[in-house]
Amino acid sequence: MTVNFSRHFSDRSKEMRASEVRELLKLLQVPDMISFAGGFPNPETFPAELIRQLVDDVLKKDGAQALQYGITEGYAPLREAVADRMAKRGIDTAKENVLIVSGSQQVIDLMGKIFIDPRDMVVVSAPTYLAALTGFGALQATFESIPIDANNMRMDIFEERMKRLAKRSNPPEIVYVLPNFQNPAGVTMPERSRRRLVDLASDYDFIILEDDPYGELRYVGEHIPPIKSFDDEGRVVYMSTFSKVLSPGLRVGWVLADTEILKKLVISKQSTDVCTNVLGQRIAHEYLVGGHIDPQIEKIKKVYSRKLSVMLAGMQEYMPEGIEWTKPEGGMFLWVTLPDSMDSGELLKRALRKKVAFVQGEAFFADPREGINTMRLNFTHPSDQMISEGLRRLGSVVNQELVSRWDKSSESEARKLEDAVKGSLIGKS
Ligand code: PMP
Ligand code: G9A
Repeated sequence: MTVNFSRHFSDRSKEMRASEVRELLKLLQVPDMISFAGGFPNPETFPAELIRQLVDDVLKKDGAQALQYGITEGYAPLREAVADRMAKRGIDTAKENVLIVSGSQQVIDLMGKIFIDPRDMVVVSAPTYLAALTGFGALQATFESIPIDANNMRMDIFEERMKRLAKRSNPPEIVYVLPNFQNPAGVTMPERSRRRLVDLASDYDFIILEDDPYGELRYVGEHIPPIKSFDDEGRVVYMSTFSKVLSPGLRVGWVLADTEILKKLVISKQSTDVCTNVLGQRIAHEYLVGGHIDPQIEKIKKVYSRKLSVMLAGMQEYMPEGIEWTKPEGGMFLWVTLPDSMDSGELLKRALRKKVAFVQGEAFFADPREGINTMRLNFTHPSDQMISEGLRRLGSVVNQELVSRWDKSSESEARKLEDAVKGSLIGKS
């Protein structure tokens, strides 16, 4: 008998949406594919030998504990080291307000579980991090999207929208923002907007979820204090990760939250995964307290800022006129805007035939009708040479599309002209 599983699946699971990025990762396995798709760190930056030594030290010193279950809140010395690191970034937090998580992605799930009832509202920028849409979406959140510009979320539109939404019976619960080198667009929120957001959170009574995986990867300009640093009511929940400054395979991240929120997050995590990978936490701890993180970040920034320059030079060289792109000051992504009626989904099909991949921009919008003419390009994973070659291929695909559109539109112009000439001849006869 074939089982009708769909009869058994929960309503929630029916609303779950697969991540385009995760699907596109499979393309990395295709030989010769140049992928600007996944948000992957470059493996050249992984300190494998250092990690080997750290594992060795941890196992020699304290193997019994390192291989045991840990407490859900996280390895206490790591919580303390994270609190110290955060102080250097401008956030004053007690170690009791740090929860270690299995990658910062888990925070989206835990926050959703403790704050979101079906149909509750999450405010996001448009575009925003794809897996926040799928994560909150899986918990049946509804979304309100605020457009971005070069300064990240448009604060004028946000304020206007909050005024309107405050009158509803269920105003927004969470405003989810990525202030630094936002995934996907690479744009950064200025300090005045960060301060304003905190004031508005108090005025309109919402929680801010500040997602900051890329904050330490700034290649130009000055560090801007996190939103959390302006928060004195405990409304800002801050999340970050070792994924981009050590290794994503380690699956260790953290969240800073007010005591009452943190307690709920812990309870929610208990039934999710018991505790974060203990050996991973011990490695992350040694990495922080052993003074390895700063030189490692310097190394990563050197590689990525060079890649960003190669990327920007390649865009300049290969992209035809009429194509626009962001100029990130850090992070891993560049956002490309094609002419209005160009469909990046169609473009992707052609690009894949030329063995080059990117993520269609529409994946990053809560409303899938938006962003049809946009695409996200990751510049940290491909080699420098692959970046240039990939952009050459992508540029030629975009060019072909422009030429065929031009041909079509000049054909229709010619037809219109022909019709007009015929019309006037008929008129004359
Ligand atoms: N937030 C954003 C914006 C991200 O780009 C990522 C990873 N790409 C994450 C969260 C999750 O990272 P991790 O779970 O590896 O910490
Ligand atoms: O591979 C992942 O899921 C992490 C990267 C996310 C992204 O590409 O935005």
